[in-house]
Amino acid sequence: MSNHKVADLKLAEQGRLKIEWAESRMPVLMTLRERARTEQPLKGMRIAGCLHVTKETAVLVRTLRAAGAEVSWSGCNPLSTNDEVAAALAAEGTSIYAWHGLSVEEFYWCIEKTLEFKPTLTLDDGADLIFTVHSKHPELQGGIIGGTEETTTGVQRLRAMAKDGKLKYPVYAVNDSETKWDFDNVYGTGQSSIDGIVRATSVLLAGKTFVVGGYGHCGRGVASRAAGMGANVVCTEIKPTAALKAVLEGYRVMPMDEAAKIGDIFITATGVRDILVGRHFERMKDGAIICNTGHYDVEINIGDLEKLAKGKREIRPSNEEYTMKDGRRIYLLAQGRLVNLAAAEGHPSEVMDMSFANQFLALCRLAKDGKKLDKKVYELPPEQDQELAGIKLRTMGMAIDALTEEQKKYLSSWEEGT
Ligand code: 9W4
Repeated sequence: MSNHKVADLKLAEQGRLKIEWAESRMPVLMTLRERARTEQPLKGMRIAGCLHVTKETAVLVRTLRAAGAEVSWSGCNPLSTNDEVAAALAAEGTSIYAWHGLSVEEFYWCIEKTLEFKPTLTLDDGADLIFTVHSKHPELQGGIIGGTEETTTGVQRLRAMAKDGKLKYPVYAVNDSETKWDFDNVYGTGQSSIDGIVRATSVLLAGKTFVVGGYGHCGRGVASRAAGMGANVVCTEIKPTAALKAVLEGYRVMPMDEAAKIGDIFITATGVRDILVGRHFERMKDGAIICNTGHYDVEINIGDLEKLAKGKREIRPSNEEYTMKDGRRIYLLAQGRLVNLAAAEGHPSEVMDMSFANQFLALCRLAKDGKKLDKKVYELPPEQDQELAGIKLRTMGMAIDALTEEQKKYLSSWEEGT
């Protein structure tokens, strides 16, 4: 039996079903797992991981173990742990310390527990595990070959550490791989945000005026999926090139002050605070729905909303009805937090398949050659993206063309053509 602390081991069977469902949607990781079963690229490795305990993460954990690694796991956010999945992992012998709703103290206790087996590799989402090793466990640093980091914020912090010469081992920025960010943000956030809105409201999207704040990667994904459901999409932007892309995609662009008057559904996806504030709430139509899929819970100024409202009630799960002093009602989803995570299940498994395949290959790289690397943040080679996208396409039954020798020569020579 593993070392573990989870909410309830009796939930293991339900957790197994969730994991098996995810496995059936994650063909790239499953292909890599089958390969790794014979090649054992992680044999002898001890991997400490601090990553959301979800059905998709469990597929990664099973793959790491099938590749020969010993694993010890904690969750990287107190609210993202799925207790059924955690129980299933514990029951099948993975050391795991994670339960939904743990306190800040318990969070760090869990990380400490995962370090007890003296890891040789670390896997992070948000860099909490690496920070713990750096600040509290200098004795472990010599034994650690390297680490990986899943998110933008984690990578930013680690780059700052490396710049100051404080990073004690090499780290792969998995976040920066094209097969991670370009697919997570557009297709993952796109679909799961719509999913969150529909679960929290069950509204018809067709015919609605759907306002997207910010036309970056996430905004693009959400806008395209909303349009696909028959909504009339309006985008707001501050950057001319981004706004122009939205216009050429066929959407209307206008300032939020204008959009506020006509929108039925508003979603913020900018990464900046105060996208929807008091003067917008004052102009909104009765029944307007507002939500956020951008940065934490700062894009919608809830303080302003509270000030303007004379009352509120939870009308459905993840859906609060605010009644304004003039009687208009505004519906805030998921308390202004990320609607795709709090009201739905985050990125679909097919999207996490690509991110986590990058994690797996990054750890294999470190196990093989990590000792030759410097103590800095590395990007994964672009060939890895091509390899992963190639596997994904094959598993989807798609084939592509290849350049002929003549074409390669044509492309590489400056003499040919005019
Ligand atoms: N989940 C999360 C965070 C906060 C949160 C209702 C309000 C991120 C990436 C992946 O952060 C994550 N707050 C909640 S629920 C909730 C969930 N509430 C509850 O009241 C506060 C998170 C990566 N990922 C996917 O996207 C899909 N599979 C994955 O592993 C997971 C979770």
